[in-house]
Amino acid sequence: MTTVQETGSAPADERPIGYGRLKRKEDPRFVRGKGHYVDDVQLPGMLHGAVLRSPLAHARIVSVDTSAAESHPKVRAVITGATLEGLGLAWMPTLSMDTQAVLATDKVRFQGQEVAFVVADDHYAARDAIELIDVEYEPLPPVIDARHALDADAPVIRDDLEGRTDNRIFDWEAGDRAATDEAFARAEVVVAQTMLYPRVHPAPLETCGCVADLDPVDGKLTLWSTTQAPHAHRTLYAMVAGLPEHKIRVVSPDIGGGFGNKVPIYPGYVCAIVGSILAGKPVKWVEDRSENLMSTGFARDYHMDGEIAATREGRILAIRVKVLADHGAFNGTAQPSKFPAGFFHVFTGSYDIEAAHCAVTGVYTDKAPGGVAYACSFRVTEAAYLVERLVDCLADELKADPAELRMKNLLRPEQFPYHSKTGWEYDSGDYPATLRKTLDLAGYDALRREQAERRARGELMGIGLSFFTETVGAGPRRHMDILGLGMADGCELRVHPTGKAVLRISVQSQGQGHETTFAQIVAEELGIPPEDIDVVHGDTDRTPFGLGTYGSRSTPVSGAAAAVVARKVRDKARIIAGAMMEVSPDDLEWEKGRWFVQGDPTAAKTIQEIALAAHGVLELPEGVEGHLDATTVYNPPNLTFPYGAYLCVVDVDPGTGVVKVRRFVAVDDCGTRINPMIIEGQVHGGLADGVGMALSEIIAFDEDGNCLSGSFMDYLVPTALEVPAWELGYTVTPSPHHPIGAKGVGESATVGSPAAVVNAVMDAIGVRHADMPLTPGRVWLAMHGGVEAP
Ligand code: MCN
Ligand code: CUN
Repeated sequence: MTTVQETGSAPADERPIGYGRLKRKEDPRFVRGKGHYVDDVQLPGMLHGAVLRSPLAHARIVSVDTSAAESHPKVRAVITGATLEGLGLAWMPTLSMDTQAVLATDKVRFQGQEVAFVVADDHYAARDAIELIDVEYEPLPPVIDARHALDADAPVIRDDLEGRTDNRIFDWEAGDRAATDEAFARAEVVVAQTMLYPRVHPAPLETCGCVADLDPVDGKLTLWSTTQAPHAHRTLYAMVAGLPEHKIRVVSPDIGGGFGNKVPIYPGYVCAIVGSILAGKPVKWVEDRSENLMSTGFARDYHMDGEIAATREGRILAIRVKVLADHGAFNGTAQPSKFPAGFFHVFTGSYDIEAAHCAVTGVYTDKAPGGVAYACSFRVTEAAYLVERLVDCLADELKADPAELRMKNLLRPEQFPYHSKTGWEYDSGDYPATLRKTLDLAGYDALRREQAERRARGELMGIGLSFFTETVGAGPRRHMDILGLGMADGCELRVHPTGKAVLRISVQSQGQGHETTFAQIVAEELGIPPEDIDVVHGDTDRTPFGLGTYGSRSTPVSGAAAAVVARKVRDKARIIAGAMMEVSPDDLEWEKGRWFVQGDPTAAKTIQEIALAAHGVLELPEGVEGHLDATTVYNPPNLTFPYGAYLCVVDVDPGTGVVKVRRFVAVDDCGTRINPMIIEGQVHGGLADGVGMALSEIIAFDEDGNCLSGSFMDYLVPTALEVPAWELGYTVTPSPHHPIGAKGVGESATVGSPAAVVNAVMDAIGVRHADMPLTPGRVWLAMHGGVEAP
């Protein structure tokens, strides 16, 4: 395995791909306020929808009276569960093969659940009219604490499912239980720790919404929608509504942040479509902030009982964990079908251990559905948090230095490709080099000395480390599908006669800068400057099929497709160049942007000249059709395994428990770096996410199931005041199986950072564990031996 250890900060050093820190092509429209979002879509005669939501967490619906709403002068349609039942649309499939109520018919199962939909002339009338709907509920006892969901006397939430007698969704395990138990039995040291990764929310700036427009003449449905996966959504709409797929167009225009929130199909989208069919006019529905926080895809909610086994010298032998996964009222998590706990089984992390086992039980509760959103790479966030907290607990037990303990157990470069004990094949890595770089950048020894001095003065300074390995780029279609749709991505490249190109990709950008980085990939492969390459995405009528953007799969899958399709065009260009120069294509050599005759670099044709000839009158060789274009479908042979080493320094106020993040050093390795500036932006955002989750964010409920986090006054996302100036570094270990060696990076920092922050706070206050979010109250209680109920 070759490892390129890049250390310089000069832009030239970080340019394995041409054009490096190219400014984002999409930014001129964003910074000038010229982005075009779903809510900017205005159509003639467009109507507006609003959703009536349940005030109760669990209740039987006795009656729904819509007469007053219907007589509102501006109301065009009122849709209830009964209306949808008549159309066979009251329930829809979720991405996890469960069913979810579009509008409740029998019961409501979480506070904020969709009960009715009003279509009116304007947004205000629609909101007024939902107040006029009279719903009679018969309250039922709710299941709020997942730890009681399987109690014998727990009410059955999903009595709509046949034969259902409890709230269990699935039991799933990975690893070798017997080998793990054996390793634990002979271990000298075993540390057990229960921890909760609380329910949090992606909370993108733009909430979810859509405009549905069914053309009554040609029967074509156009849906402008906040979706991270336009093609997958179109197929699902076709399957659910029985509409012919070629008569559905899903357009995902500019998206104001997704973070996983925009992967699922929400009832509001389906209601807007039905509204458009019933009213014969386009219908817009855009949720407000509270609706977004209370009813759309949450993240995490994993109750984990972890154990780590080691020798007294600090050699980690095994890890085992039991998880209780709170999936809410409908199992709406998005992950490859065969993996109900996502990729949680990467919980052995970055360490060379003998055995591992996890058992995950998913349960229903009376809370909003969802389950993997928020930059998670399919539950890798929970996995990284678990193992990195356990390693620190072990360090505490052994009185060992957490950096040394990690260094001693990290996988070594010669072990790659590494076959993990839970079934993964890590593609490449030089973990010790990355950790060493983090420690050097942070000045670890000096920080420990400073900490000792401060402690002597009664000050609480903490240093926290985390080392994570991610599994991104789902995925090989033999193992990975969503609802039977294989996770391979299509891609098309067309070079116009004048040498300008258009690249059509299936993935969808929500802010990651695909229009720039995908142009850079093609530019690197063909030598056409990136400004001459237009990247088209987010429109099912204009792009090839693919499963969309999540799990940082765009670069690993569609990025690979872009490189492959560019190479196909290059190969075709070679044949055409041979015909132009009347030489055998075998005698040609490639140099970025042109084919030249071996031994005579002046005899050459540029890609632009070749493009013109390909569209011209030149006699082409047998079997060459002309024009300069290609298509491909990329089916990745494996996932990519980006990784990183993070270090956080905090100061805790001994009197109030307030945590101040003083420094944060992050060294990431995402293989070949396409655009370092974009990567840094991704890492900055993810680190802020991590600080938010560690210190302030939680979707909390009272015991009746009232959501206590329905606004940004209560759901506390971090601001610039809560985060430090990030200190970034990088190493480059290319993926051996990706055409350009790139691994994903979009979620890395969110995955790796929460553990570093929590480890730092525990280090500061000398407590083994306290659950996130580490609000001042919780820290203070932990310092004084108390625990606050989650
Ligand atoms: N990149 C690069 N070199 C690499 C890897 C990536 O230059 N070796 C670039 C990519 O080309 C792309 C960006 O970094 O422009 C992120 O790439 P990638 O890691 O492939 O992730 P995706 O594009 O698939 O983005 C998804 C990921 C996820 S799953 C969440 S959640 C998340 C995230 O990205 N949501 C985001 N980052 C986000 N950033 C913004 N601004 N908004 C969101 O909603
Ligand atoms: Cu899991 S959040 Mo991102 O995969 O869209």
